[in-house]
Formats: sequence, structure tokens, C-alpha cells
Amino acid sequence: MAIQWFPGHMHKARLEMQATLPKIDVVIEVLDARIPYSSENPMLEQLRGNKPCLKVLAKSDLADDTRTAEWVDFLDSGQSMRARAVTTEDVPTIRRLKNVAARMVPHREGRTVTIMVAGIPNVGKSTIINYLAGRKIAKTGNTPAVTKQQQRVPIGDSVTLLDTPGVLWPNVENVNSGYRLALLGSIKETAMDYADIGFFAARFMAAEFPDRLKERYNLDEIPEAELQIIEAIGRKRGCLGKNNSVDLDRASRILVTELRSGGMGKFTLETPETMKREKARTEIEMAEKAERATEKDAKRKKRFRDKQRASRKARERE
Ligand SMILES: Nc1nc2c(ncn2[C@@H]2O[C@H](COP(=O)(O)OP(=O)(O)OP(=O)(O)O)[C@@H](O)[C@H]2O)c(=O)[nH]1
Ligand SMILES: [Mg+2]
Repeated sequence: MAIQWFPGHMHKARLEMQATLPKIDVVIEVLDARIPYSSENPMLEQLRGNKPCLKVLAKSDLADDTRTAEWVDFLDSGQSMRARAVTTEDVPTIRRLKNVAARMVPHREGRTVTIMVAGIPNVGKSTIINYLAGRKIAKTGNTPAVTKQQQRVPIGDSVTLLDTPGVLWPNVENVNSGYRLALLGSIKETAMDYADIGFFAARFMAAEFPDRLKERYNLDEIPEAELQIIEAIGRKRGCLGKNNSVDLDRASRILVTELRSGGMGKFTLETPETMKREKARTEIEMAEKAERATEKDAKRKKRFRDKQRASRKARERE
């Protein structure tokens, strides 16, 4: 699914981050542990440059533990790039982030360390801020775009945090990343189609966790096609519309909501291998797209020149 959700407030948030970054010592980039690749904002990487970055895989209670460990290992790659997994079910792991970040900038010892907490919408940035501060200071909520502006939060021990609004980037080129971001709740409802995401979720569950799907919706068999899976879920949950046909939107909402909340068990949608494969494919697709655009442009210019030549000749004949 091609995602294009980059409203004005995100554009503004991006500019504000750019303006604040020179005063920041460490960036904590919060990722969703279920999609560490798709929730990594390439725009943020560009803005950050080579500033030290601590990647935090949040909501790890909802992710597959083995895959989370694999991702932390993969991302934690030196003094200026650390990685940790956290969950609100284990508050000490969140509190320790402060020390991990401070150790990344030893030259700041004895002075205040300013940490920007950034990432895509709804990954748990403000929740982490509240646990680090030890009080509810930032607004949180289970929809994207809860935080609307930057907020400075001094938390003692010479550390100041900066909460930031969730930002995506103007064009999510990888189609699968678009689906995953929408499935996990980082895209505003109005910018996505539930039935579309429901089909994606059905395909994923049928391939990876058929037994969970059967058990949750009391299905004897899992139908072949995604449409039939959603219809079967809809029938079991009474999502019927006109002429007894299944309301696909309602049935999809049920599947998506139950998956998102962890009601159907822990899962992770990506591995570092998936990332390498999809990145390579997306690069090829983008190069092909650029080539098609160049060809189209050359043809348009040629048509224009031909037209000009024809009218010049016509004028000469007159
Ligand atoms: N299961 C689970 N849920 C979490 C965890 N951390 C945060 N959440 C939930 O995720 C939702 C989003 O949390 P926020 O802290 O508001 O997310 P945010 O990144 O600040 O979101 P924006 O400000 O909209 O960009 C809330 O409903 C939190 O309760 C976690 O570790 N586990
Ligand atoms: Mg927030």
C-alpha cells in the first residue's frame, strides 16, 4: 500500500527538529519492536547526520523475543549507534536508557546531556519520557499524532529530554512497509483502507500463524484466499450487511485491532534479512521508476520540438 500521510503538522515538526538538533547530544530513535525496519524513519537518519543515536525497540512485550534479540544485535553497532529493547512491563529497562544514552557522550560528563526522543507516530515515545521522568508529564494515547509539539522535560541527574511529535516521511516507497505501518497503528485511520490492511493481516496470519487464526475465530479450516478468510471472520463475529453479505470493513477492523493489541500473541513482521531483501528490491523499483520518468520526459520534449519544427515549416511554406 502506497502511504502518503505527511500532513502540515509533520512538516512543521520536521523543521522544528532540524532547528533543535544542533543543541542535542544524543537522539533516542524509538522503533516498534515488531517492525524495526519499517518504523525507522529515513528522513530522521538524514537530519541526524552522525549524531550519536540510541535505537529503542519499544513495545517488545508484543514482539517475538528471538527476533527482538536478533534486531538488537544487528542495530547495536558501536559507540555512536546503540540499541536496546524495552517494554512498559519492565520499567527498569526503560529507566536504564538514560544511562546508556549518557555513556554514549562521555565528553559531556559533568554537564547536562540533552536527549531528543524521536520516531514515527504511536511507537511509544511519550510513554518512555514519562517513565524516565518518573511522572506523567507527556500526553500519551493509542492513536497516531497525539504529541503535537516539542516538549522539554528536565529529569534530574543532569539530563534533559525532548519529546517530539511522531513523524513519517513524505513517501513510504516500500509497499510492504506501508502495510505494516498501517497494521500496527502508525497511520491515521483516514489515510488508510481497513479492508486493504485486513487482507494483508489475513495473508500474514495464514502464512505464519494459521493455528492462532483458527483458534481465535473458531475456524475448522483456513480458506485459501484472503477475501474468504476475512469473510469467515466476519461471519463468526456477526459482521453482516445487506443480503447477509459480510461487511469487509468491519471484519477487517476486528482482525487488525486484535492483532495490534497483542490479543493474538506476540509476533514480529520483519528480520534484518527481510530488510536487506526489501531495500534492494525497492532501490531497483525506484531506479526503474526514475528511468521511466526520464524516458517520458524525453518523449515529451521530442514531441514539443517536432511540433515546433512542423509549425516553422508551415510558416516557411506560407
Ligand atoms: N503493549 C505496549 N503498549 C505500549 C508500550 N509503550 C507504549 N504503549 C502504548 O502505545 C500507545 C502510544 O504511546 P505514546 O507514548 O502516546 O506514543 P507516541 O510515540 O508518543 O505517539 P505520538 O505522540 O502520537 O507520535 C499508547 O496506547 C501506549 O499505552 C509498551 O511497551 N507495550
Ligand atoms: Mg507522543
